[in-house]
Amino acid sequence: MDEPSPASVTDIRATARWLVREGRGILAADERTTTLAKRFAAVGIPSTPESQRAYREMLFGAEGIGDSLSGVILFDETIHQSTAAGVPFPAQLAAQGVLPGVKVDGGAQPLAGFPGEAVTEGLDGLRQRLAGYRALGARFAKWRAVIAVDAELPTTGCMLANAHALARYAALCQEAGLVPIVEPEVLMDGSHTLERCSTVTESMLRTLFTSLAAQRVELEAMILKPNMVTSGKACVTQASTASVAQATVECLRRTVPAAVPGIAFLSGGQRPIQATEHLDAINRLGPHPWRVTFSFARALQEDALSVWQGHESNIDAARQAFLQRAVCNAAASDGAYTADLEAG
Ligand code: 5MM
Repeated sequence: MDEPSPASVTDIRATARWLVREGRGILAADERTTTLAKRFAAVGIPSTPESQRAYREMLFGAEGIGDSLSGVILFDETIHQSTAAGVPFPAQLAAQGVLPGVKVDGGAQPLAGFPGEAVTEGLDGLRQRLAGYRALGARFAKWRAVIAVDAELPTTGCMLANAHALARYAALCQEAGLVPIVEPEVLMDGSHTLERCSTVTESMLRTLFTSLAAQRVELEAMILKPNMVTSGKACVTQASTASVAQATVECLRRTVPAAVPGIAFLSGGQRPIQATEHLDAINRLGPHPWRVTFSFARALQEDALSVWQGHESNIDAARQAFLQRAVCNAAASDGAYTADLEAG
């Protein structure tokens, strides 16, 4: 049976299911100007408004992305931009069979009274901004909360503040006809163990789903974008792929209601192939009550960015590198990734 086209999927429940359907995941390309400038600097690419636009055109113009991606999360500036030929990015993506979405949070700011912790801002005026994005063609949105981990952190106050903001954002999205991607990111930064990450992630997700219920968010019309349960980047003992998969599945089964149609992981600083292997191992522990896929930024883009180098002559090779990661992750979203796929 033919798949429904994105344009024919209109209500938010169907859109959420469409975004996490079999063999597809989401590209997060919603880096703020400053974040993308840092990514460019790391590989020696000068950052200008035009180089950032051209980079996005390189990614979104890769032929066949719709075979592995269902959606792309854009930054505010990007959703207003066009290809060099004048096609607005949302229309270019739609023509590839990919739904455009947009990051609508205002970023993490220090949380008053809680040293070392942050709360994501941006609820003021959000109703009006969402209506504007819907008119530009966005079909879903994203808001990211950042949760730092050490021996004492996070505090209950920080988790409650972020969960409340995420739930208010999600309710506003649904009112505006947009599917909310709800991203409570427990950071990999630090020397914490897998067990500590599991405890914190479980606690954050419990707090989050209590807030989502309190704000009457329709679970059937949202997507959760969590971290995987991993060792901290500086932890001396790095957990195996099997342990990451086991701990992640255990944590999500304890906390995420079956009514949620899909879980789309962030990559959080994992190496690209490692993120793919983890996603695959998680899916091999299924069946799960939800679809489990990816919404990676760095783990999808890193290879393409270093091949591109800002040169037009590298566009084809960079697109190949990008498609390769998308195809491998799409396979992992079905628990069907094998190392042979890396050969292209
Ligand atoms: C693209 O990175 C997003 C954050 O960018 P800003 O710091 O500029 O807001 C981020 O929200 C991203 O969508 C997710 O964290 C997933 O990215 P990774 O790289 O962890 O897969």
